[in-house]
Amino acid sequence: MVENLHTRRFDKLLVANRGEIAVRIMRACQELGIKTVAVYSDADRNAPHVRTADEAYHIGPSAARESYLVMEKIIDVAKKSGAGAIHPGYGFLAERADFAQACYDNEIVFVGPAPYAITTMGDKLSAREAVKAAGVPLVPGTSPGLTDDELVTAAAEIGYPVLVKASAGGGGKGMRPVHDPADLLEALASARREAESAFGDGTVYLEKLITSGRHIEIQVLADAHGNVIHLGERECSLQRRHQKLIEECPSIFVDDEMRAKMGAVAVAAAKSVNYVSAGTIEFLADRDKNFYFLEMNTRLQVEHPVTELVTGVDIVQEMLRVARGRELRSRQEDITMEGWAIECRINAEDPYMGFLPATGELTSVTTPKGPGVRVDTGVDAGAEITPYYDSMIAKLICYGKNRGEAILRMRRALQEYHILGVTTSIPFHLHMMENVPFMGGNFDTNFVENEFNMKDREAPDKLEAAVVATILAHREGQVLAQYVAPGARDTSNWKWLSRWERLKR
Ligand code: MV4
Repeated sequence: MVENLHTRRFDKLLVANRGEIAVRIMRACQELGIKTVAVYSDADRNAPHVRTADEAYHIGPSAARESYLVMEKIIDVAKKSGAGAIHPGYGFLAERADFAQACYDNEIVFVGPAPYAITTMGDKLSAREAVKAAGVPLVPGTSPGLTDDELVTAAAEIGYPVLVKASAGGGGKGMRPVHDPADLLEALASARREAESAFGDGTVYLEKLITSGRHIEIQVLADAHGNVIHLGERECSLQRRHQKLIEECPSIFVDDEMRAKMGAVAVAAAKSVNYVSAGTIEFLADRDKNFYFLEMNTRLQVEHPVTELVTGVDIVQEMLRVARGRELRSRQEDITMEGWAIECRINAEDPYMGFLPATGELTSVTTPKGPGVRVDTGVDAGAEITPYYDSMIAKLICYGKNRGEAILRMRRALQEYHILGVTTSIPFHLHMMENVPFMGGNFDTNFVENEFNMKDREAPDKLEAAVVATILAHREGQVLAQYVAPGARDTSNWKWLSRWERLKR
């Protein structure tokens, strides 16, 4: 067994996270015979991830800054419990190089890359410099540290429209598109101000603005023995305000030639920072299938299940194997992609009210099942949805032998998914699964915000839905036809109406 600086055998692992990803990681541990330790805040006292773990430790008040983000508390529980490793999941401390370093300093295996890789990829400019040296195609843009005058000159050379970006930025923060040279100086100043307040670093740079692009990302896996492979692409263009809503694997836009090129570039980008563990390289692709490096995410991503279903690779198990010093289970030539997977993020948000975050107690949850349906959830009936954490409460992933079947299954599963007590984004997903441009694969990163709104759709009568769904929940298993008004026996017109809509007829 090769033990390098960051890998070592362990038999107990602390999951430094909550919700669906904590449960997901614990399941992988259980399948590998690794004991699990949960940490939880006041609000998560009765959460599923606490019940799933072998041991659970309270780490403080509900606010993440007093619990899940407090490195010392996490490290302390790891030591107290005898956990030899920590998996950070995503968000919270997952991309904090200082946390990865603190694990290493305390001889605890951090299930992820080395601090150097996190630091280099965490800064957009250093990431660009690192991957450029590896021959990775970048969006035409500027190098670090230019003065405003130099940026004005560079913008003219790049050609308008240009995009002002914050070096420490992410998720679109600090970005300013500029179409007219007269607006550049003000855009630079306002992007700097936002970046300074959001990240404490006002460094900005310029890129050529790629209009109507698609967000395609490549999953990579690397072990501590020099093996680096990719697991194909994910389509992530369906976002709203840089929050992904629906992801797919593979992408309808990517053909075999493009996939091979993007995969090779992603592997080169990972190798440029001696990457170990799971990571994702984000690209922007233009209409002509040119693709450009955007950034590298040095963590397990929310949308990893769509890749798992299509490649058959358990990404979390591979992360654990690598962290224990083992080689990857698969070589590049072993990786195949079969079928199609779509993920809908089920958020506690109201799509009829501009995706306003919603809170409340989950009084009843009916989870979809059946062929090709996977639900990764971090809540169950009785859970209190609070404003302390991210609004995502579950991921609904549907698999089919092709995209059409995956869409049909997703429609059926969304119809079966009844969450009472809090408003969710399910109606948005139902609408999207019947949207013609979506079904035709004709969308880009602007689609959700420009082409799609729920305003022209009547918000369902929540009380009626609650009453009806409660009746159904208590009478689960009854043949629906008994409740349908006489004369509507002909099920052909039911098609994809949700259960409570059928009852209204
Ligand atoms: C871009 C771009 C167009 N041109 N860069 C958004 C956040 C970060 N991931 C990079 N992003 C973009 N960078 C250039 N030169 C458009 C976006 C962008 C975007 C990219 C991917 C997915 C969704 C997006 C939504 C808005 C803007």
